Amino acid sequence: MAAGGFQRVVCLALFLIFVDLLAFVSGDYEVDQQIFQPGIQGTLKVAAAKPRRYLLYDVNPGEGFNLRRDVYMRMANLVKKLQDQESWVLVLPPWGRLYHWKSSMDKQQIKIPWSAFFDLESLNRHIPVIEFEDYIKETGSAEIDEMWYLQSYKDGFFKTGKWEEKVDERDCNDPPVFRQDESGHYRGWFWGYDEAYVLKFKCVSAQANAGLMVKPLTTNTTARSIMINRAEVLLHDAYGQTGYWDARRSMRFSKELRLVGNEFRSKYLNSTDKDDKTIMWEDWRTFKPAVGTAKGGPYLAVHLRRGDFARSHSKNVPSLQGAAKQIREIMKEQKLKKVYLATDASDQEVKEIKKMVTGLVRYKPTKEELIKYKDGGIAIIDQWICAHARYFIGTALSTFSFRIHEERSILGFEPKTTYNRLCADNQSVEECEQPSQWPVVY
Ligand SMILES: Nc1nc2c(ncn2[C@@H]2O[C@H](COP(=O)(O)OP(=O)(O)OP(=O)(O)O)[C@@H](O)[C@H]2O)c(=O)[nH]1
Ligand SMILES: *[C@@H]1O[C@H](CO)[C@@H](O)[C@H](O)[C@H]1NC(C)=O
Ligand SMILES: *[C@@H]1O[C@H](CO)[C@@H](O)[C@H](O)[C@H]1NC(C)=O
Ligand SMILES: *[C@@H]1O[C@H](CO)[C@@H](O)[C@H](O)[C@H]1NC(C)=O
Repeated sequence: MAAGGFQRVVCLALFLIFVDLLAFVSGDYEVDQQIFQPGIQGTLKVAAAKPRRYLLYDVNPGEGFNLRRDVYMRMANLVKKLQDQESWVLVLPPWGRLYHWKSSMDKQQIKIPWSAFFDLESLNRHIPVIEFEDYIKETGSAEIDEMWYLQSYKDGFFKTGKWEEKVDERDCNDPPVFRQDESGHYRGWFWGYDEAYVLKFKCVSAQANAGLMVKPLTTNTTARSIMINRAEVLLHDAYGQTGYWDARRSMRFSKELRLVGNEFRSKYLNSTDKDDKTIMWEDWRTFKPAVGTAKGGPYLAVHLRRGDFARSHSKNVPSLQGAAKQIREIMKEQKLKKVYLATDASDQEVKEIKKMVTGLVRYKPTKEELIKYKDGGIAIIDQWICAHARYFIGTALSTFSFRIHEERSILGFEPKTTYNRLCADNQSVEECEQPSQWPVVY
């Protein structure tokens, strides 16, 4: 969505400015760690008997699946920092009601637990996480003590052009979408759980990396559960650095979805982990393949983003003909006879591409599979298969493609087989800027 794109540009701009600032001050990223390391580290650890505190969060409703995965990482690393001082657990916001998830099978698609898509054991190896259902069981109700609704500063970066990290309670910029009922409880969208509410609501202006929330969360309130809403306002503490990759590596897909992808690979693409050198062991903490060890299955994988995105990013997305032409060229260049297509294109569009490209396959779920895995699961199966190809080419600026880049880097693929994008029709080489490479940092 447009909102997603804007958010990303803003994030990127702020991030780059901040990195510049840091680089200016220090010449490296270490300073980041020092500035935001909580000062009273360790002193509170003695209070082991204190019950653990719950951090909940949610994201702007307009954001898509793959930006949400990125926001998870920021929140996870906030909890990681909180852990240095107190015992906290991250409550995973149930999936649902996403703009793109509208397969006719199951219009609702709400209250989907994270375990439907991700491996919770893996997430838990990074920080403690629980599902919202477990939160309700553990605390006895769907009551949340406080909601901090993030917003920008009225006199912030966009007005002043000056970037400084800050977070403060402020009057709400806009009339709050969470409203008090007759018993004083704040109600609104809680992932489809009508019984959920918060006791105390406030707006918080933030122009900060997620780590800056440690201080207010540990010193401004003793509330047991705090929900940060519009969590995407907070930026990564250190994009592309160790913490980023730890969180990312812990986001393993569910075993079931990986299995579906693997079965498809072996059945239609002659691709197995053994032949392709993509064997990945279960504990991500010890899985550190050297760059270039992964070979990948004998196919080209393409992520071709269409729909709303093709319209809003028309300057960077090719026509179907343009995409087909590039696909044929890469197949020839890479000597690959098969191509796996991941796309949100309509059936009609896929038909057209199939006419122009021989050897094209895609995973097309049956009705039962669609109901079982849902749009999110199908997206993951597509990503998983793309992640195992010998060569990948994605769509510029799509977070769906970004997550595939990361998955492939984690598997140990050579960057040049991964960080590629389709060019728009008639786009010059200079204009068709290739995605930036982010090597895994352990
Ligand atoms: N199965 C499948 N779904 C896709 C594919 N491409 C896009 N989608 C769907 O469309 C959504 C795209 O939204 P995002 O995940 O946010 O990725 P994005 O390309 O950055 O899109 P915006 O958020 O609109 O900028 C995905 O979550 C899927 O639901 C694809 O190749 N396969
Ligand atoms: C924390 O408390 C201080 C002091 O009362 C206040 O200035 C600040 O805005 C508060 N921050 C948050 C995020 O509530
Ligand atoms: C499948 O891959 C194996 C191992 O690379 C290879 O020996 C075999 O010939 C391939 N089969 C087909 C049908 O391409
Ligand atoms: C690309 O260039 C060709 C030939 O110059 C032209 O016919 C075509 O309309 C152009 N396509 C786009 C999308 O601009």
